[in-house]
Amino acid sequence: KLEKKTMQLSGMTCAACANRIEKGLSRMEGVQEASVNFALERASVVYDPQSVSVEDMEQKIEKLGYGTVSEN
Ligand code: 9UX
Repeated sequence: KLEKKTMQLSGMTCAACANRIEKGLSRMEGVQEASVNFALERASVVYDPQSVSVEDMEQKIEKLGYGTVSEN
């Protein structure tokens, strides 16, 4: 069953950063859809929790050079 999650981000300095994060998340196994709102500094993902965890996605964001603040 797919789940939806939003994550608060930090460290984006230009709009292309949002695209980098979207692409990075979208390419992950188990992520069906990812969108990032640059102005709101938020990422929304639709994902399969059997294949990928929120922690995995947060690690990916950090690897790309940005921060995340966990929330529910
Ligand atoms: Mo803009 Mo973001 O030149 O990683 S893409 S600062």
